Amino acid sequence: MRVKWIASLTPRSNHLMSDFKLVFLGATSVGKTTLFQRYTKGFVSSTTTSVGASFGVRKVTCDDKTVVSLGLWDTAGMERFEAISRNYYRGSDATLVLYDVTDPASWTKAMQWAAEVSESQKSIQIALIGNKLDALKNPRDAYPSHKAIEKAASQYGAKVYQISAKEGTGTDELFKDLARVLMERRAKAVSSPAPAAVQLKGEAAGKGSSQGCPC
Ligand SMILES: Nc1nc2c(ncn2[C@@H]2O[C@H](COP(=O)(O)OP(=O)(O)O)[C@@H](O)[C@H]2O)c(=O)[nH]1
Ligand SMILES: [Mg+2]
Repeated sequence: MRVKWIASLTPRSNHLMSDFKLVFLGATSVGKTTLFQRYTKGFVSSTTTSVGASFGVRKVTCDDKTVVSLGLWDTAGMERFEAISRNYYRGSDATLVLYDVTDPASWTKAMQWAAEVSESQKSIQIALIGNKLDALKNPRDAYPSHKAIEKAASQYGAKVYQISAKEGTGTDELFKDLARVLMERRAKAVSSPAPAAVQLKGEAAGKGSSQGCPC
């Protein structure tokens, strides 16, 4: 079904239509749009909004019974304006940070995005996705080394995947696994909510505020 979106559609509003919001990040030409199109085409609605991003929803069955709907956002070539990507990933559940396994510079860019996302919002799950596996003669030639990937994964609490968006290798598994991870995170957050803010009272509160506030 094709849906016409209103001009004011924002990334945040897709929470109304999907369980999770996933945003593609990464250098230009790493394959974000190819992956987005492969995964959403022919499934549910996808469209390009007035703000230049493409949005698509696809349902995925994780753990063989739970149907989860993933709302995917591709910055549609606007990633060179990093402020736009920044605006999109805010409030997302996961960022899909792509790099090209044949292009070291794209890994450097991926690391910059991972650092920025994890600093700005700890609650966002990062998925580090090495794309263009098909372009290698031997998968072992993929850049960077396993050690570097593991280091980044542990540093940013990231899930790591290697795929070929062009051939579809590993793409279904990637979204299925990510949906499962997001479901688990949500279940955990519900069962152990963050502690309530501590209320400062009396003198201590007054002292703190007069020291901390320049006005
Ligand atoms: N060999 C190969 N090429 C790919 C793959 N994914 C994308 N490409 C190519 O890489 C170029 C950039 O892809 P695109 O999806 O536009 O990248 P984006 O700028 O990150 O959205 C295009 O020529 C794609 O055909 C892949 O998995 N393998
Ligand atoms: Mg693109």
